[in-house]
Formats: sequence, structure tokens, C-alpha cells
Amino acid sequence: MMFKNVIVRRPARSLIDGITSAPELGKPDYELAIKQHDAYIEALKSCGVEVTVLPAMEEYPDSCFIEDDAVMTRMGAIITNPGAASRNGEKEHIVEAVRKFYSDDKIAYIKAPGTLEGGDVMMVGDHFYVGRSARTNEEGIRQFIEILEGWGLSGSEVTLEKVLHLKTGVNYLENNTFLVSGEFVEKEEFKNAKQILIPEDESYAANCIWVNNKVIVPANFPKVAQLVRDAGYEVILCDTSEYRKLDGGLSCLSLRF
Ligand code: CIR
Repeated sequence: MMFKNVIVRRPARSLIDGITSAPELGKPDYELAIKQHDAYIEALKSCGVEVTVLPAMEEYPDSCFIEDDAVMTRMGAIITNPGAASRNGEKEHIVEAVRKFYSDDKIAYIKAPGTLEGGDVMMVGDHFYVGRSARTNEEGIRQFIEILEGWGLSGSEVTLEKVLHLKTGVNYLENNTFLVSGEFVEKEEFKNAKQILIPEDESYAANCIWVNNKVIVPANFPKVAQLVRDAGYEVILCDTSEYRKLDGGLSCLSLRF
């Protein structure tokens, strides 16, 4: 399986007002965030994908975390219904971009009272794991799985206890290989997989992205970078320090399909 396309959204200046569970890390520096975003786009291009860059949206401080607004599958796209109130309106602004890649009959919508954010969705071939979190509820998951099944795909729920989104703690590379941290190590779903165990002091780096046989790893997490190299992948490092201040990781910044 190869990705052909990626969609990103430029960070807004209002980024400094984004949601965070870690205010002690300080506010993001907008200029540095822009430089890191530029480097992220270059890293993606070096993996052979076409990158569509959407403009910043000042009214939505967290909108650069575009992964939460849609889920792109090989059969169709699902526009989410973000559970964070300040982010909910982002979904209206992703549809136009998604329409460039999918016809209207291949675009489905999660509807209230269902909520779902893309950071809770992990694609493993034709199966989609969905984290039930503070942002993604039971009804959102029910609708999501129903849509997937209508397309001949499947989904299942994973319960989360500590992390913001499912992919904060577990991410899929390929060939049954997962990057697994904390609460996910012992979970039934991933117990029998090939696990790359993320050391606790580098848990942020559980959020890496596999793009066409290369793996983009956050900079400054040397143990994880080495573990991924040891698993046989070419590693590209990208500094995401400014996004980390808002609980954002590498996957959050793009839609890959
Ligand atoms: C939020 O709390 O919604 C943003 N500050 C971070 C979103 C991270 N997105 C993701 O993990 N997919």
C-alpha cells in the first residue's frame, strides 16, 4: 500500500490559543511553528506524495491539526464531528478539499450526537481501530463503523484511559508492526502484533508516521529513532516542538491517503 496524497493546513497565528493539557511547556512560537511546518511538508514530499496545502484559519486555533477533521479511506472519506467545542466548526472547512479527491457519494458524515476526531482512528489495512476518548463517543464510533461496513471495510473500538487520542499512544507502521506505548502494550488488540516498545521517557514519539516505506519520527527522541531504524526503516526527523506544546504530534498535522 502506498500513499499518493497528503493534505495539510497551515498553522494560524491564533495557534498560541490552542487547547493544551501541558501549559507548563509554554505557548508555541508562531514563527518557529511555521518553519517546522515547512520542514514537515518537505519531509512528506521526500516520501513521494503530492501535498495539498490549505490556508490557515485564524478563527480555529487548532485547525492545523487537520487529521482530526476527516478520515480518508481507499473507499471513501468520512468528515468527522470533532468533540472539542472550539474545534467543531473545522469540519465545515475540510469538505471542499476532500471533494477534490472523492465524489459526493463517497463522502460520509459523522452526525451529532455522535462525535469523532481523526486522531482516534488508526488504519491497519482495511480495518480501522477507533479510540473511545473524551473527543470520540460511543455514537460517533457506531456511525463510523456503520459507514465503514457499507464500504466493505471494518472497524472496532479501543478504550483509552490516559491519552488524548488513540494515536497519541499507538501507531501502525506496516506488516503487523506497531509503535506501542503505555496503556496499549498490554491491550488485547495489539498483544500479538510485532511491537516496537516506546520507552516511557520518549512516549511522545509513539506518534510517528509511516509514509511509503519511510518513517517520519519527531526530532530529539533518539531512542525511538534508533528503534525504528533497527526495524529496517529509513528515518526522517522532523522537529515538532511547537506543536507538542498543544498536545499535537506528527500524525495530527496531515491527512494521508
Ligand atoms: C487539541 O487538543 O485538539 C489539539 N490541541 C491537539 C490535537 C492533536 N491531534 C491529534 O492527536 N490528532
